[in-house]
Amino acid sequence: MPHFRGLFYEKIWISTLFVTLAAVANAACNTDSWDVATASAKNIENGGIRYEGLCALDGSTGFVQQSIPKTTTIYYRFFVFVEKAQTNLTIFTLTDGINNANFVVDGSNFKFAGKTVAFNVGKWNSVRIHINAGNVSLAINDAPPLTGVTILSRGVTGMSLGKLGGSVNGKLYFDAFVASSNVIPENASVFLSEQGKSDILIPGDANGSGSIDTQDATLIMDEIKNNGNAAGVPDCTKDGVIDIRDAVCAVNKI
Ligand SMILES: [Ca+2]
Ligand SMILES: [Ca+2]
Repeated sequence: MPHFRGLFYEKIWISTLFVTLAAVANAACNTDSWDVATASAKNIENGGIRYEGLCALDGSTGFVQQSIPKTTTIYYRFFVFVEKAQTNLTIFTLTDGINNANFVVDGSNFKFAGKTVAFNVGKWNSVRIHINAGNVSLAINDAPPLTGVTILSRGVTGMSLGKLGGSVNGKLYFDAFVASSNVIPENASVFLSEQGKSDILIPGDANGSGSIDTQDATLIMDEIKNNGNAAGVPDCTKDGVIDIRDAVCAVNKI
């Protein structure tokens, strides 16, 4: 990606995560708002990195970046809200340290490696990516995963999430980012909620059904027990870690 090296310049190192020094420091939901210190406490070998904060990530203010030990098998999952149609806006980039693979919103489509996948403008979309020895499975919302594309077969060493190329038309938000060696369900229920007052998804809605009930608490416990990652937003406390407090938090919302 041509912008990668230039944007790299703006970064400071915070543990395993870079965070953009946003020009508008007082914005409520800029890149600084995500709890990077907590999220970075987990590494990829221990099941994943969860990256969120007290609000959604405002991608229009910059981007976040994460480096990991090189791996040929990894799952990524995040939710993205794009208010309006875009023109070649790169929102997610994977790298092997030399080459990059860009994921782009163009018009009201999601584009990757010359492929086009339907996307929803004005709603939250789930994006799930699984790379195994260079073979990609890309699932947007409830659509069957796109397969048959090979990228970065040498392994993945990092990702960038946010405004990475092009200009943002309207609002651009991200929420509930996960990088994990654990399976992330690809065809689970998805969030298609309209932008809410707080811009965030429903913390504690672990299955992404749009409401919180006992199933969500069960999924949170499953994730605590390393039985796989929930498809929705199990981090009820929004601190970047899934633990018993999230199960309690979800139960309290029932
Ligand atoms: Ca639910
Ligand atoms: Ca939590």
